[in-house]
Amino acid sequence: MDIDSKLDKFDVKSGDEGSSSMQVDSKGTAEEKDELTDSMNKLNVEASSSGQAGHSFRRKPVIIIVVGMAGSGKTTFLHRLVCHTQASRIRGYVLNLDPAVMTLPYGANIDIRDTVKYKEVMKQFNLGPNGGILTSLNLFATKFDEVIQVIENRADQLDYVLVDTPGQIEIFTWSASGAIITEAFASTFPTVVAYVVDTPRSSSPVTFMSNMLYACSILYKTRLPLVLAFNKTDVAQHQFALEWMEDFEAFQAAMRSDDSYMSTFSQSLSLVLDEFYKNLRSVGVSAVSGAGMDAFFKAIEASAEEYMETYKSDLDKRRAEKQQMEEEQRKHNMEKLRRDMEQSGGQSVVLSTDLKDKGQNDNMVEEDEDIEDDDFETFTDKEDVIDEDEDEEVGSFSF
Ligand SMILES: Nc1nc2c(ncn2[C@@H]2O[C@H](COP(=O)(O)OP(=O)(O)O)[C@@H](O)[C@H]2O)c(=O)[nH]1
Ligand SMILES: [Mg+2]
Repeated sequence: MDIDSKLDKFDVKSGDEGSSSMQVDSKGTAEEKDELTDSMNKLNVEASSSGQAGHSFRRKPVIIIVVGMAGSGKTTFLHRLVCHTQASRIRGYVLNLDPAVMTLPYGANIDIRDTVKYKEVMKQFNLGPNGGILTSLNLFATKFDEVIQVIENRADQLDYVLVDTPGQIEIFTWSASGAIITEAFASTFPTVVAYVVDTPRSSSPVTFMSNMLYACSILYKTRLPLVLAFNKTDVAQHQFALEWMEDFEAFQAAMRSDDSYMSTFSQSLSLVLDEFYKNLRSVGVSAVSGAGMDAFFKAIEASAEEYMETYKSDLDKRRAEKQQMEEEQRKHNMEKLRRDMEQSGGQSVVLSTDLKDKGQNDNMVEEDEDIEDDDFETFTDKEDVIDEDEDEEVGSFSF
């Protein structure tokens, strides 16, 4: 998936003023036919090269994307990870994707705040704080290719890339830009998601279950290995969580004792989760005291191995399927075009093979004009347009 090239494509198209048609002389001599075939072949070559991602896969560094509920301690945890890497001579690189954070406890190598000013975005697009953060992330995602390039250039000198995400989890996990960023990483480096859990806040079985359901949705959405980091173990130990995850009966018993909430529904959900727990690693950590760091990095290493064994081949398969689909679509379009030209007997023929894209592009231009003075709804509409387009481009290995 290549956002830049997609944006470039938009530019090129809008510059064309919609006149992607070519006049074919009505005589239709053999020579002209050859010329036509030549130009069509060229079209084919160009189309096939534009869809490539442009980055080759590397085994190092391992990308750790830190996600978790607001206040679970992502930023503090990241700071601790940075301290740990520096103390253990592990070579790390730090990326901050939270545009709204006031001060960072660690020094970020790449900081979204250097590129996008979230308060300016709020003003300019007339958005609230969440809309501002989301839009800033969207804007940053359009140039994420360059971030990948920077990391690729340093790949030989790095062991890990630590990625901090916006406070509100859904801004990253449920947005198109979050998906784009995750996928850009996962298609270039081994990538692991670290899900930070606020352990003291998850001591009630119901809160624990809803937190785990969220983690579960992230696992299936990103299709990446997931490490659960039970944070704040300096306040509350995470043994209860391990017990609930290992022993279904123990969790059921805890549920029963919590008489505020008990139903067959929650029982069924916990059965689903039982299956989910088998697919992940969990460690207890404390971002404040520094406990559990070695265990965390061990879990990350094991997950990176798992990525190479399972996830990478799955990704390759999905990518191959996508390429094949694109190839078939292209052949189909070219065939259709050839037929149209024969039928038209040399009349004016439209040489555009991706009319659908063009239609979407027109939509985007129209809606772009509305953004400045319209409300957030309008932006959401535009998001949807981008989303559909994304699905078209990366659907087969997207979420
Ligand atoms: N006691 C304790 N507090 C923590 C720990 N990690 C984070 N916190 C606190 O949790 C709050 C939220 O942390 P922050 O890193 O900003 O959360 P984020 O929104 O997930 O990035 C802050 O007050 C931190 O001091 C920890 O391991 N132990
Ligand atoms: Mg934070």
